[in-house]
Amino acid sequence: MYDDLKTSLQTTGSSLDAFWMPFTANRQFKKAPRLLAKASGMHFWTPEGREILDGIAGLWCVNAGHGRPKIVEAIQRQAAEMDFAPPFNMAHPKAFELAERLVQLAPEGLDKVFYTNSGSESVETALKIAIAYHRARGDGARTRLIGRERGYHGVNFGGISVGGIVANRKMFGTLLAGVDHMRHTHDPARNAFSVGQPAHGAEFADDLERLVGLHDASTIAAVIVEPVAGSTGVLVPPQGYLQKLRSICDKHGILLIFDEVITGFGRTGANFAAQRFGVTPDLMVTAKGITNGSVPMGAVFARRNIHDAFMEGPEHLIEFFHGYTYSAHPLACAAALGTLDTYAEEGLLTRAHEMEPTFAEAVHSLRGLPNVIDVRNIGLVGGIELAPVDGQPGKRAFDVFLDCWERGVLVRTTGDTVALSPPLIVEKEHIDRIVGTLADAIKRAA
Ligand code: PXG
Ligand code: PLP
Repeated sequence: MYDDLKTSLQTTGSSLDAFWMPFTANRQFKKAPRLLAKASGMHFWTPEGREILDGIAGLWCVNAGHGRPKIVEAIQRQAAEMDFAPPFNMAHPKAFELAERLVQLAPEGLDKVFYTNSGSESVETALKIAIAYHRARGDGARTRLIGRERGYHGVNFGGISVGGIVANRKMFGTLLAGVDHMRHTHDPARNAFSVGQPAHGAEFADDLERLVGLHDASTIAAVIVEPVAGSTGVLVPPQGYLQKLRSICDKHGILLIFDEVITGFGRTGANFAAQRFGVTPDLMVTAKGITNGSVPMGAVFARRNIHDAFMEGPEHLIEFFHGYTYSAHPLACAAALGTLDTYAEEGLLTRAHEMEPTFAEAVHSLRGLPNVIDVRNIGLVGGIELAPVDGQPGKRAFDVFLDCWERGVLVRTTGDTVALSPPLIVEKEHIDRIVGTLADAIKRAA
């Protein structure tokens, strides 16, 4: 297979040398590259035409499946009509139209939208809004940010500071000052093989009270969590946990930020996980599914009163010194509008709710296979945790990933957890194929 891929690279005249690949074992990849050249619906194809079933919606983002006509046409039309419009002091109509459409999907009260180009940028934006909001209200001592162990909030300095994934933090110095972390919610002793939300662990939210006791609430601006932690290996919130976090934040005047980069746009069976779990944050961080992965875009949703706190002072002055060259990029706005149309026409934002029992049954059928130590699921997200090979953490799951790839199924691994998050258009036969291939790979990796 490597020879085939080498041939296809040679026909384009390219070498593998110059591209320093993100979050990739570069040397391993370049010895045996895995290339994708085409995509449609539930599938990718390699340059040689080998079909790959997409078990992870690209990278948790292609929620409506690949190559959807409305999205493709919207991007094509927009590129021809107006390639770019400056977002500072100027705007274009689709940016407003999209924001109105987005707030209709969001939990009630999240009425304002700030555009970015990625999840990482959305995280930085939300953290800055939180700190600046308190200062705008005359509560400028509230500067601390609280994250959670095992949290993933992108790769920029704010995000890795509140994040809790050691490998993403340890190489990068002292990070932001004034950040602390709650404990994570993983509790396999009590919750292994839970179907949906685990029964035990609401009390882990009390760890926020411990940090309030240590730092005093008057110094804390915000708490940021993923409603379902994705990148760290799919950790589903224990029943009652998010509600408890919400009430502790309310009690102490701390803003609650949900990072819904993965959970947004239908992944858990509702528009957003906030709605699935019935807990509304003050700020909501999104990206990925907003354009079905087609054009980079992110958006931060804010409560009206947070936005309004900035609307003080002379009217000719900028209220919030923040923004990106490509905030509200016309191609991204067009793609997002085409995406929201596609989601609406096909009822995709609630499809994970309908498919959840089928998906749950399939992933939990892996229980009992060699080295499977936990299975976790919610909506159309699954995590299958494997016992590590002695002294080689991550190796067993990576071998399973490679084996699935050889057999035409794309899965994702993080540590020794295999993550599944298929496009929301997935049918039972696809689920059976993904989970069947995974089961065989797990047996071979034993
Ligand atoms: N927050 C969360 C909760 C995410 O899942 C980001 C922020 C950052 O988004 P950008 O667009 O800057 O990548 C993410 C991204 C994985 C994986 O392996 C997950 C993400 C990205 C890459 C890989 O699970 N999530
Ligand atoms: N660096 C320099 C020198 C810039 O001029 C700019 C934007 O004008 C940036 C970084 C930020 O780029 P972006 O707005 O695309 O995030």
